[in-house]
Amino acid sequence: MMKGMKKTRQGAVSILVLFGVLFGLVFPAAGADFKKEYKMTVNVGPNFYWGIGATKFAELVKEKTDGRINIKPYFGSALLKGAQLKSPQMVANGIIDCAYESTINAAPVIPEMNIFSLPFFINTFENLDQMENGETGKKIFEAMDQKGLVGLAWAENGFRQVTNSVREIKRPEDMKGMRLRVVGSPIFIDIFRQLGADPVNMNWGDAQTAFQQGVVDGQENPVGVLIPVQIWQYHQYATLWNYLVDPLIVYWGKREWDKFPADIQKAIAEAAKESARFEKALCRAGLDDGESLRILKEEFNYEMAVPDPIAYMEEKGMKVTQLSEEDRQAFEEATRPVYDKWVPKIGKALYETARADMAE
Ligand code: X2X
Repeated sequence: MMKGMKKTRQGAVSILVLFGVLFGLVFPAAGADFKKEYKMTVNVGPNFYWGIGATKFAELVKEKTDGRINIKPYFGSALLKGAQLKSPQMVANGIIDCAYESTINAAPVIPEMNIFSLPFFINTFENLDQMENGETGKKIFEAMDQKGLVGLAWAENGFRQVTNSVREIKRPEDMKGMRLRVVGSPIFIDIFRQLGADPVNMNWGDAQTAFQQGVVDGQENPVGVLIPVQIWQYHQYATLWNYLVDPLIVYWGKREWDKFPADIQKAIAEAAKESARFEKALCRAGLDDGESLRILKEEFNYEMAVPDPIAYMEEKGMKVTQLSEEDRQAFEEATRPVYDKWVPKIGKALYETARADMAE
């Protein structure tokens, strides 16, 4: 009998100890409740302007949280095995903590983000800023919240330009049959089919190999990608048609974000905004009448290695084409049917909101 009681007491003690351990795991003592490393996904490499911005974010977070929050960037979508469209799901379910990511890559999960991919809809940096800082930006962050993501800041990849190794593109006809690598988000296939090209979906990691091997004739990306990847090694022709824009968003998984104390949230949000201002300026440098070069110098003490990306591509032997107003119109008309299919998917209300923001 005594023996049995002893056993029971021992059992109770072990259960208590077990509970204590489990409790400690779930609710660690204050001060020790941060992960050793917060994983951040970034689709491109560290030497792209986008990658430099992501690194800056991690540095600023460390600084502003006195080393309590350590973000490790995983470049080239390494955490996703290159599957660049998977970032929003992985962050929402907490497998990855945060992202410095393209709206294009999140658009399959958050269809509202396709607003930036409507061809020839947003035509200036000013219009883009009006949308991001206006009601459109707010609504997109709300849509992200619904999917378990907290949007922290708007950074940028830039207006996307088309390059190829076959011929100069000035008119929609010039694209006939051209095999172009496009990003996996479906609106891109629709746009290029509409133009008579032969688009093929590929992750960015595979795309670079495809350029090297000449498997595709061309691709589309902003100068902030074209220059680091040295696109002139593969493509001689670039058309600067600014046909759509690719913003980046710095975002965090909501479940984990909500558990952070307010001072940590504030520090991370500030770091996101500051890094985004820097990163946007990198991507716009030489494309906005000196404004971004000034921001980089005065606010960040940063001297741009390539202050004039267009002249630089020409120096590297590329034929860089800017469209006449008439040619631009031809592209605009040719891609217009894409709106019939995509505005309903994006939401007519958001489309109108974006137009109103741009008219401010
Ligand atoms: O895949 C691309 O083209 C890139 C690098 O621009 C994006 O991640 C959207």
